[in-house]
Amino acid sequence: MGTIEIKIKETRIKGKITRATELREGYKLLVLTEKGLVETVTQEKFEAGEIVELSGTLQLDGFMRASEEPKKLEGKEAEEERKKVEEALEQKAKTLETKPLINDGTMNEIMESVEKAAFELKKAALEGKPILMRYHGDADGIAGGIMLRKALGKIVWDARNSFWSFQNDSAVYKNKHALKDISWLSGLYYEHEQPVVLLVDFAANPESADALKLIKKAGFKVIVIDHHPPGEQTRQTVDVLAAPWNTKTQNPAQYTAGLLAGETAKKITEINVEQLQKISLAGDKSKLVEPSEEAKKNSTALDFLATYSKFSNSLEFYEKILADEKMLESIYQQAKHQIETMTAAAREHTKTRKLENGFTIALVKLDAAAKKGEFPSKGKATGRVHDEIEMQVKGPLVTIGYGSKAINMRANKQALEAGFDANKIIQQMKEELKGAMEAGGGHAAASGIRLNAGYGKIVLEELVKKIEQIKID
Ligand SMILES: [Mn+2]
Repeated sequence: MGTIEIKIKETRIKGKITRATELREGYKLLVLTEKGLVETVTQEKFEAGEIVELSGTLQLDGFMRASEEPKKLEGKEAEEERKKVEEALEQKAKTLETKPLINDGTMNEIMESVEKAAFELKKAALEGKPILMRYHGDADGIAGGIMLRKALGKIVWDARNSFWSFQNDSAVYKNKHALKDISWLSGLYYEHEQPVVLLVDFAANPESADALKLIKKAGFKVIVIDHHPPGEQTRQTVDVLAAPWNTKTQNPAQYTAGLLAGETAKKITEINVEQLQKISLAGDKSKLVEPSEEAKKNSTALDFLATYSKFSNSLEFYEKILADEKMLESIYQQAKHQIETMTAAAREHTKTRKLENGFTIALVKLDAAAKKGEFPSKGKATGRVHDEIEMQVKGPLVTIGYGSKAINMRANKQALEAGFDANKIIQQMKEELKGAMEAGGGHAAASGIRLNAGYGKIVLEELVKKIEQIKID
């Protein structure tokens, strides 16, 4: 019997360096070629972005055993090669044909921006660029985060060194967050090309504009997937905004961030995200789909966990809980118990009043019922009381949960139809009551204000006045 001789062929490949890692001895390069990423080890130092020709034997896992040092290409030759590699990348990053979960006219309009987000993310992932994601710390944001992490995880070179995610407990992308992201990336151990920051279920609002500018200046590509009303400066600053706001629908916010994140994930790779999309819709009380008991349970459990896992949060953890029926059930029961206790307390501190214009307002003294940092949040507590009162009241209703530090608002459909828009009122009051509010915003039907010390009464009175002034025809 003779031995089988395996001949490993020497090859030459050209490509663009997308990562350069310094090793104890030499360097590790990640090189984007027309066929995809190739990794190799060298003695000499090279820079990310340079065009090189590699020679050696290529293993199935994409590692090239170099037979000689890479040759750096320059001038016209380099430019031609760069073009070729980029064209091949764009072909590979083409998004998939998909059918949206909510297949209506509005979704069709939204899909253009979703498509763009998916393409940019897929491209960055295939190129081995660092992608840093922040997701809002509630059921919608978490579900969105899980879907995107899964989708990108399937196509990145090395998930651990390509993709990171953090929970954002604020609905605003603040300067401190941007600075953290910038400094965090500068601590990355490899040299790279343009990094991507991906913000899910927050950061479209006007208050995030400064931080967005900051991170953009630091060289990041900024992709936002959010259903909160966007500010003009935000729109102009970000590279991609996947959002429901350029459509003709009456109620864009119903198309939740998690719904859009799911469609983005489907465009990136073959993936089943229906359950998570439904959790997102249930979490943000979207009326697009009647929520199943399961979706409600899951979203309540995620909201509960998000409140308490600020410091140890990770998407892996949330995913594990969602997959663990027993654990999920006990968390849900605990959440339900706390909601019921809080609702009972809030009910005791609620005053309902009918205004001359036909609006009903319910004032909930929240400091007595809900605590900061506890579940449910003051916003959710207000929503809960609102839901109860809504069943007993006919016509437009606005529920206002107030305390010394915050005011939360919830409005029913009739209030919106009569012209109530919490967000618009907040923006007006920001102009008129300078210095009264630290921050404020959200949706037309669900919004919150953070007050500066001592301004609680003035803002509350002004708010009620603004509702009194709405004319119903
Ligand atoms: Mn949301």
